[in-house]
Amino acid sequence: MNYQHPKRYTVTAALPYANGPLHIGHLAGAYLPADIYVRLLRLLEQDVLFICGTDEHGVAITIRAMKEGLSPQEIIDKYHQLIKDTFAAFHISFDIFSRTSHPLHHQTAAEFFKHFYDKGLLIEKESEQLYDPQAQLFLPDRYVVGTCPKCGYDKAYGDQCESCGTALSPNELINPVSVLSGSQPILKSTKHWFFPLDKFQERLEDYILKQHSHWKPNVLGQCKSWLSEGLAPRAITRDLDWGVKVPLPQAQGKVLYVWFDAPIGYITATKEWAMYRAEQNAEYSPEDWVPYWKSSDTKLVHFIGKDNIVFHCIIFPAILMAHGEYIYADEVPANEFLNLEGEKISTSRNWAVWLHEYLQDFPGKTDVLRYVLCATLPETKDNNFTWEDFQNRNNNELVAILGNFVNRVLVLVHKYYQGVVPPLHSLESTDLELLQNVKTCGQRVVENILQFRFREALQEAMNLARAGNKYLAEVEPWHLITTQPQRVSTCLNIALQVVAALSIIFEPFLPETSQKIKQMLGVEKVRWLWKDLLCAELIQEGKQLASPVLLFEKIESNLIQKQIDKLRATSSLSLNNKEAVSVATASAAPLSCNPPKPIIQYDDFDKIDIRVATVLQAEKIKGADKLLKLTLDTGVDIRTVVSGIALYYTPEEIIGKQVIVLLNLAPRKLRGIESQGMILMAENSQGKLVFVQPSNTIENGAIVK
Ligand code: B3M
Ligand code: ZN
Repeated sequence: MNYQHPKRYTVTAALPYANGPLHIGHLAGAYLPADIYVRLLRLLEQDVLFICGTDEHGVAITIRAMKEGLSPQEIIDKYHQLIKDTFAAFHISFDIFSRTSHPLHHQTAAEFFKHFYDKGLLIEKESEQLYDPQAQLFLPDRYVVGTCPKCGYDKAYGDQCESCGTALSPNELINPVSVLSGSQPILKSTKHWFFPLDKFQERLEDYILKQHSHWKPNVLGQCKSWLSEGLAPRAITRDLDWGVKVPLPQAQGKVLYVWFDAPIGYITATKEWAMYRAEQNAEYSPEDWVPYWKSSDTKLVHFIGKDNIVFHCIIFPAILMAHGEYIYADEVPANEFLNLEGEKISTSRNWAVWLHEYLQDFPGKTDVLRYVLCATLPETKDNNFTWEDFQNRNNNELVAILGNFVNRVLVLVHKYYQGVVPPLHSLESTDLELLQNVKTCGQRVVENILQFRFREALQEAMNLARAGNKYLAEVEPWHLITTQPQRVSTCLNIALQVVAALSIIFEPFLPETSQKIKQMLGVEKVRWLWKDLLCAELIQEGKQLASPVLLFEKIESNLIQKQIDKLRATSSLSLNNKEAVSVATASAAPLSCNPPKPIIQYDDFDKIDIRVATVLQAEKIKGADKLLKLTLDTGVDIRTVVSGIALYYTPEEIIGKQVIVLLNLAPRKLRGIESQGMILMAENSQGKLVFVQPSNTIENGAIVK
């Protein structure tokens, strides 16, 4: 199949928030398929740019900063580096990995805004925004939680309901509650600038429903539901001090809405790439970014997860349409979600396989995870990762099929020919069939990857390794070496050509394995391209091969069990773990069997830091009927404490209550939630826990002495 390529490709992968580490869901959602796609395009000698970076603004950052007691800048610096290093370790081969806190991005995003403002495109509107009278702050999206008007989910955020995916604005929430103070926010007037999304309804309908009706059903579905509801103007500024400042003198204290600036981050990163390349080599220009975003002969592809569809298919294209000089996405192959052991991956519950932990637990096995995730990509529906499947696919597919074939061929060539490639003699039908198989496999892999069917593409690649094993089983060179030496020589030469072909075909999926195969063939410095699959002789007769090494090793069940235990332990409180319960709450035995503890010195008492705090938020923890997750304003910070009081108090009845908290108790993970301190409770003779609290209201942070 001769595929008509565009002049160039711009491929973007969603900018991960720099507010936490990466997990397998990130790789499966966008980054692994994007990397496979780009690696193949490079092997097809296409002009392709692979763009990414961290998304460093918005409340996703500021809330994390609050939780960790760090500044937003410290948070983004910490996680930008961790994320960048993790992607590199998994060989996600970006041409640039930038960050939206880069000054060039602030300038670029502000220019977009100013361009619209000067054109008179934006709607200036005083609007009623949710304001927290206690924290004295306007409440942007993620600072408000409430009930989703669409599906009734009671923990919907102000910008999006994570349950049904509906993009919301805070005012739409039912019973909104401030994450900051737990109080009922009030509506207060503030001025914002709105992008007239409604003005692009027709153009977007044409762009999506007519020009891109081939997009994946999961993508079209979300777009159609937005378009059928009718697009409305959308606020693109926020009352926040962290983000891209609104470039208007009358907009002090306001920043651009993160979903306005973040997609522009792709453009900024491309500018940065061109600037850096021009600095390195005078033959290039800082303006080289322009065709990647402004030429109609560029194919723009956005790799994202399904929760970003609306922002990439409707809002960002409308922004680009409004600007007038840019191209719009040709493909948005959004993946669905990857679940873990049958449950939704949850960073807050620590129900995740963290990539940086995987690197420690499975050193040298990044390709194994790439393989397993690619084989189970949630391309059209949510899919499920299990550690058992991980083990089975490693042992029964990578080891037993791909690794086994390559190893047998290399071992036999070393055994019979001291590692020198034997000559070809007369070819038989099985030989020709296998060589033809290489070509058809190459074509099918290309067809599938270019249509974003990565699972199928991987299957096709593995089928070639299966065919190689079948060929050896049919010819049985080990039985012929004395009687038909020329047949063996031909067979192993052919088999070596297949091994070489596998190193090309697997490069997009398993880059490390591909390189290992090339090292064994002694061609590690050769840059093979996809077209080389058509070569009759990739590996020349007479070439000296390197010693064979095993590409993969079996993963034993104890390692798998360790992962499952770790997952369950860190994401669930082992309630019989006495220490854990003691951290959750000061539970004391009934008085009768509770003799006073040994005398201590004042200095011992002085080590503990007990404060007055206010309960801002309280919620049950799924699967833990004794625990409540509390958000406390301790006067020192806003922090989370897990408390074993759910049997005695409902969340509603304690929000706003002043409590006594042991502040400097070492944090502990309880059901995957980091509990930073302990609420002091007293247990009455019936075993009920009652609050110890100040007799009068007093400011948070007041020291109990
Ligand atoms: N930062 C990823 C997320 O929603 C978001 C993507 C931005 S791409 C411009 O988690
Ligand atoms: Zn909803």
